[in-house]
Amino acid sequence: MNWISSLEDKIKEKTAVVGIVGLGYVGLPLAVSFSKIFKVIGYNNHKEKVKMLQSGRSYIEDVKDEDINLETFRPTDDYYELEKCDFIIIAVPTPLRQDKSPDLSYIENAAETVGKILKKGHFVILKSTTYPGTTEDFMAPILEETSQLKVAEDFGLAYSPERVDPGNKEYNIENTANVVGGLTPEFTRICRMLFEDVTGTIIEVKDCKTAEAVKMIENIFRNVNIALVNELSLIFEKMDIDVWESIEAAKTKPYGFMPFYPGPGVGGHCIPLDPYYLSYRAKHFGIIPRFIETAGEINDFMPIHTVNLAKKGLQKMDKRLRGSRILLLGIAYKSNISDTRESPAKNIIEELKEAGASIKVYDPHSECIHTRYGSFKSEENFINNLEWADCAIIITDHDEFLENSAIINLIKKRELIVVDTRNALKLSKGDFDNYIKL
Ligand code: SAJ
Repeated sequence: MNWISSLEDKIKEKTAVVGIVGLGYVGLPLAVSFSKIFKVIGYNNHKEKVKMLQSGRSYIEDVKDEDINLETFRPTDDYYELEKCDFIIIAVPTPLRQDKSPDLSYIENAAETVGKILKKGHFVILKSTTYPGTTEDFMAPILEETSQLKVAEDFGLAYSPERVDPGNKEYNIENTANVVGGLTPEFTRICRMLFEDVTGTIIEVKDCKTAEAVKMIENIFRNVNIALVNELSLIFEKMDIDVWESIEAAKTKPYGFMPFYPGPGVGGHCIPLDPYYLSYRAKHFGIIPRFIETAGEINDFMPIHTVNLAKKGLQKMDKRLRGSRILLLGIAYKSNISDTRESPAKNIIEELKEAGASIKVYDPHSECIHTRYGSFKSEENFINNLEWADCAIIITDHDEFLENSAIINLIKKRELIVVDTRNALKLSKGDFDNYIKL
């Protein structure tokens, strides 16, 4: 098929035009990296975001304005421009529905959009995290129906899982190994060629579903291990053992161990959601994946457990949640970033609100968080609000809170109850009865 050799030539000559559908925390960094080597057309259906990019401004924390090179990167909200592309990479969200089943509507819409401009000789790559089988059994038929073309005969198809860790200063797309799996071995090879000068080492796998399974393994590995250490924290709390001290000691084992840490719950738009993609698909193959779903239940319990700890701390001071003033320190889902998506802070605020507490939030990185009781805006000032509070709950281990002397002094003077869900203050369990650690 000469359209394949023509794609190979365009990659070698660096004349290939790469389209990226979805310019979020995966798509935009990808567009920036590709635009260092190829011409890139970035399509997003969010007009405001496209306008920002067209004026050289980024809305993704890990992408600086100066990374946006409008000489080689063309942001657009007109999907017809994708027609000029040779490769079209789809990097759209894969959230869950209310019942925790996969919501593939973004992939469906993107495939329909791409199908409208798809031409013989195009090559489509899916980057969104999803269950094995999505690329070949769900997305390819939509591309074929909309374009009246035949996959493999008229256009190429492959899957390559995203590996973006928001806020990670060490690893980025260009130095992280990148897995690729094509519908055919030839498409896997083409995919390798396309990515090899853009990302870290290319790891070829047999086909699309194997590549989809890789990301499922990566994220379920994290989710179940976080759930394990959360469960251990609940057990060791009853045994009056400091789980943080035990993990630090376990870390000294140079082989066969990787540390995970308990927390107030699992946030972000990957780890708490992706496992349900596989557990949903597994049931269609006759398996009930108890372990995966149990891990989710344990992680979902941690926000409630955090509220229980605050209640216990207040009771020691003859106070109740109702009417108490509670300051949440951190609303982002993990340290030193602003993202509050799926943050456990949301559930904790809702539980505290229901218990009748007065709540304020402070986060040096995030402006506000939306809950069923409306939005909670971060206070300007941190120290004054410590004085205001009966109880402070450390939810996110932002650098500002680590071993913070203002908080520690108030604990030592027994003027504040502190629930530390991240071992941010590094005080030993039991040092002060008004300092409660997970
Ligand atoms: N968490 C714990 N204990 C831990 C580790 C994490 O409670 O030991 C919590 C975090 O506080 C956070 C959540 O779990 O709320 C997720 O943490 P994470 O470190 O996995 O961070 P994410 O969600 O940003 O994971 C990202 C993901 N990539 C994208 O978001 C695009 C995921 O695909 C990666 O696997 C992950 O980075 C990674 O590999 O670090």
